[in-house]
Amino acid sequence: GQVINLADYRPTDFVLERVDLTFDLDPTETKVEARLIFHRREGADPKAPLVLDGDELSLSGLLFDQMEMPAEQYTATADSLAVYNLPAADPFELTISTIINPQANTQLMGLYRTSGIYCTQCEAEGFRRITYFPDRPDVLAPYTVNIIADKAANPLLLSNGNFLGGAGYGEGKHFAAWFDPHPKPSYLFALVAGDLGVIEDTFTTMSGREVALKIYVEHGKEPRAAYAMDALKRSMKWDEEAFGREYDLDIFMIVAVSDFNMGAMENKGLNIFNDKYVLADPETATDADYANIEAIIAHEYFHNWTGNRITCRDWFQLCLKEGLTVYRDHEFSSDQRSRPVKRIAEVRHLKSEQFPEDAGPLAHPVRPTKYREINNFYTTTVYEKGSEVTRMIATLLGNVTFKKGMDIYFDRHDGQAVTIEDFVKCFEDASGRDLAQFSLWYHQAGTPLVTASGSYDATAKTFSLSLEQMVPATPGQTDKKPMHIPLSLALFGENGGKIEPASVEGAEYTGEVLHLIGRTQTAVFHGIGSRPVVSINRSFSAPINLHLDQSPADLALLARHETDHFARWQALTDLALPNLLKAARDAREGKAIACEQTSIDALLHAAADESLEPAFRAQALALPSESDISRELGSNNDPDAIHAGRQAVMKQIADRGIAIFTGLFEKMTTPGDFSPDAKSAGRRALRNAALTYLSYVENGPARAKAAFDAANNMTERLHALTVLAHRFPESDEAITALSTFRDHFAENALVIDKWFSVQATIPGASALNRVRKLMESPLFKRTNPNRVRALVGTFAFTNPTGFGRADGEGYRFLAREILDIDQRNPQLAARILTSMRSWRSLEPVRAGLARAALTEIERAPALSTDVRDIVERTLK
Ligand code: HT7
Ligand code: ZN
Repeated sequence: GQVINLADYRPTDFVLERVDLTFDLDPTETKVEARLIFHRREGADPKAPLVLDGDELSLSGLLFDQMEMPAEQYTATADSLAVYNLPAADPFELTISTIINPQANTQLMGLYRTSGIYCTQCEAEGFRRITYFPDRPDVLAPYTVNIIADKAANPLLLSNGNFLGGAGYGEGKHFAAWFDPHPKPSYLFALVAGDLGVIEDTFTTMSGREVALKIYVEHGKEPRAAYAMDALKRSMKWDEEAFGREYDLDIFMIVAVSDFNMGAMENKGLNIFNDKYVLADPETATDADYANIEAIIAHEYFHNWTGNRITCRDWFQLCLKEGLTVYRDHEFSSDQRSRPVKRIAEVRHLKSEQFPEDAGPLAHPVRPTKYREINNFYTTTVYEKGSEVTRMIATLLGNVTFKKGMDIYFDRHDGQAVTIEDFVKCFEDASGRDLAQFSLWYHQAGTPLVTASGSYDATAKTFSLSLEQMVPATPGQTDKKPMHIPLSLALFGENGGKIEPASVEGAEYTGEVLHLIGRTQTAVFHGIGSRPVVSINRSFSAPINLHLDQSPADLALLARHETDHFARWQALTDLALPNLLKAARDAREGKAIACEQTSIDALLHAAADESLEPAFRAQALALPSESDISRELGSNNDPDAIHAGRQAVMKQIADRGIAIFTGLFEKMTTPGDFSPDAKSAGRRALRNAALTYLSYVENGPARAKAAFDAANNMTERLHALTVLAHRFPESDEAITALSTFRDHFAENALVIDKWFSVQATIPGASALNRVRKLMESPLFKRTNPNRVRALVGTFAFTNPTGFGRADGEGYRFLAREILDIDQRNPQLAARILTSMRSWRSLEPVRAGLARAALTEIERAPALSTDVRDIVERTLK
């Protein structure tokens, strides 16, 4: 793999007018015929050859305008086809034949087999594993697809667009033809064939067109697709109402498959999903599963406009579709559920996933300028930070102007493949604002650190806020410029009421948003009658680290009185965090651990406050995680000390709040029929949080086992199981519950994944042996990405004490597993390997052991480009 540079971008020499594909499907010898009509681009070199991409292909035929192509006019290798002496201006047709083996395709890119069905994954560069093609996102064409297959085994033949027709094809075969009139890049191509069950519905669009909706799942699983269908219809309605976007084909299909490298794929009119994000019922799905299904169904549907109708010019622009679409799915979920609770969950996720990426060796800008393996750039930075950058545009411009900019974007660029610059220009045109400095958010990696300090002058009645920003150095970027940072900010008086300043000097402050643009800047708020408590970065208006010294009393005031509930949660977190950091340090030094009272009182006050929604109270009770603590500590991390410190703090909170937790556990039930709605889910979350704390007081195993036995939904059952396994792994209760759970759900792969994950995250050094044993279980399937992620991925990403055990065995184990997975599925191997990204912040002994394991991978023969890229950047 060589390095691809954004600066080298240039348009193709040939324009692709039409694509006509014929597949004659066979598990091991599928014949593909691609008829492609091209003409040379005006102004292009009249002698330039046409060079098409391939990947592990072999050419079995090549026609030029239906005539055999002379051998001297082309050269074909496994990864390219070059054709010479082509017409200077006239259109011409190439017919390219290849034979591929879906059964042998374990990478799950291109055309592959999963549970007896044929399915494709073409983003980013999978189409070139099907046929030779200009496989890049700026080559758009309408596609006709003909599928021929054995009829009994494949009653269903699906592709993008609208159904043209089908018929018998002799010898027990049949065929179907599809036409997609919307010009699209090859990465959006999809084909599915096989025997599946379906649920059907319809949606009437805002202009009155009826769209057929179909969700295909394995036979027998149809009832489990009902929630996904409901989420789809709500998504279609929301995109009309919120963004004026209407669906544009006669049919919209979703297919759920059990072997898939990512969450889902937005192929035009034919989304393909990891079945984990389609299938749910009360017996087997948690509230988190329901929320994920809703979000991912929405995300893929929203791509129809942000990604498909308007696509990326090149893969450097990935955030153009992904950041924007994540922003849209976040907004959708916020509208469907509780906005502050959703925001808390988003920020928790951003901080636990994206912040470590941005602070480590794999840090890269939201819009990178070079890559070796594009699959490794489907990152949390491109997705989640990309979404935050879009959110900041909305914050800076206000919602009305933001929507105006989006309208300009849809009008101006429909049917095009564009860049981030094109996108930002729409908002400059909508607002008249210069967004040049703001655009640094796309180009500078690293999480900015904003240091703030306030001082109150009672005589002058002014409050001065000094701000300083610093963007840390990241790989390949040492000198950073100051960014345009929108800080949502408010002042509160000692009685908890908001104070409105008479005027503000030294910074633009509009609509409660302060614009930080300088490296240092002082904002002076006038007309402030009493000492204010300042609340900065409300709703997490900017993805930054904020340092502001606030007394526990001030934080407690914000925790009770902030009108922005996200900021209340932030205040509670800011109260708890110093205690957890100190506890970790004390544990490392063998000192006694004590948590300061204001923090505990504020937390318990929020937990018991019935005016707050249960879901919020549950979020308040979920202390910063062990990885949050290690991120805050920054260096010399000892996972065992962090764990011990946090456990001690939990115990103190539990002892102090026992009455509250007992009350909540008893009261927060959800009687009657199960409903996955956000309100009921919030009650379950709060009840589960109470059970966690109660496991630190007497009777832990018995209470958790009783909760496990009594649970009538997966959220409570799985939580009780987790409490038993994590807190009392050796108890009879835990052992019985784990085996009951396994036996009861042995037939349900998605539930068995949970069973593996619960055990992969049992704290402590013994987890590794358990993981090893689980890998020998007949239930473990090495070829199924969900299963590998559930056990190996979960262990490496979310078990700091087990994976990071002091003797380094966890790192060694991972190195061997990565090398094994890499043989079959390089993408999966590379992604799991990113769990090592924070190795440099470990204490020296562990860091040395982690480095040795990474070096073992680096030195292995025959690494995939995917793994080589990650391991080399991680070690650099
Ligand atoms: N756009 C989709 C990305 C995706 C993908 C990328 C690489 C390899 C496999 C993949 N499957 C799906 C998912 C999305 O963001 O909507
Ligand atoms: Zn996406």
